[in-house]
Amino acid sequence: MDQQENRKRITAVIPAYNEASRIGQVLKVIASHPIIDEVVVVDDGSSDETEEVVNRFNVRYVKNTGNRGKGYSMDRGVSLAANEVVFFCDADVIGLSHEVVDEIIRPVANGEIGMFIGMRNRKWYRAHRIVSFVPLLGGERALTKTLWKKIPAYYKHCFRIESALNFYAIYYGDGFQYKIFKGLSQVIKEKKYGFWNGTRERWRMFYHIFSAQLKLQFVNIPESSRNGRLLAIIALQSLGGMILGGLFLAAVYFGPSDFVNALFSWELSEEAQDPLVQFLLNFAHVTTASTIALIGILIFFPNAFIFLLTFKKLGFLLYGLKYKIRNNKS
Ligand SMILES: Nc1nc2c(ncn2[C@@H]2O[C@H](COP(=O)(O)OP(=O)(O)O)[C@@H](O)[C@H]2O)c(=O)[nH]1
Ligand SMILES: [Mg+2]
Repeated sequence: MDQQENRKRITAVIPAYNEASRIGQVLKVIASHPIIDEVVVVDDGSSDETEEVVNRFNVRYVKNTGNRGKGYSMDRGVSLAANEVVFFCDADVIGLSHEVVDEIIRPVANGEIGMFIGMRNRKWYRAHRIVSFVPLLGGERALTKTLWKKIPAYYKHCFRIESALNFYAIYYGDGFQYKIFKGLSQVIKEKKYGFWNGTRERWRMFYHIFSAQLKLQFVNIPESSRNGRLLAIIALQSLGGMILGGLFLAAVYFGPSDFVNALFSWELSEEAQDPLVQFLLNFAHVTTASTIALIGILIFFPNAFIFLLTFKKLGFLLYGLKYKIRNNKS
């Protein structure tokens, strides 16, 4: 059936570092999948029996000279891949099935999108529905070589790679789709490497992810998006200005001293000598209502004007990337 479909051919790339006890489960699914045309396992200098386990399957096996990191291993896999679509799969994933693999690969193989990520089931990913900057980092993803080639070599190193893939898909590609698969999980580092080594590995990974994100956001961001972000920050600041100006105007409306008393009733009951409250009360006492009104107007209206010019960019901060990142439920 697959042969009749007009889809691109697929190479699965599996980076593996000391995964002898886990990679067999993964290869059982991947090597037998009808949609996958080639499997490349890149052994990242394992010292366990990973090679022996891999050789039980009909897949291509290469080994790095030493432990070079996940990003390097993935890049080596892509350079060996014969096909345009690459499916990356970690060697420690649990719960993989032909159906899950199918769902991840199809949209890319059919040319609908440049990258599809199969997310493991973690609760906090759901926050991504609200704010688009929750990073979606996961091992199982299908993408085109065209997207891969856009990534600078700097990011094809250890755990920098997934942040960079998402970023380049959004800003230099046609975005990506993702889906959270309830049954998908993995063996955590602390269990694989022991508590202390695992924890050290985890922090090393966080460091790679965080530093890559910083560099991407400040160095690789396209000029137009950088300007959009600046305008969004200006919009936020002017909103703050409007609220401040509004407080001055409200103070005139309600009577300055009453307003300060009402606004800080809690502080006044707790600590009557709070210096800020005392200052405001003195200020309300000695300043005429018309002066306070003038201050309010001078703060409120220029900020309102700036806000009207820039507020559309606020959506950019929260929702702006949504159209590039689509949650493929169903
Ligand atoms: N931790 C680690 N994983 C590597 C390395 N090289 C390749 N890998 C493989 O990369 C995949 C993801 O690694 P893992 O530590 O599980 O990271 P996580 O799943 O993103 O938390 C696994 O298949 C590893 O075997 C390496 O140097 N360190
Ligand atoms: Mg893992």
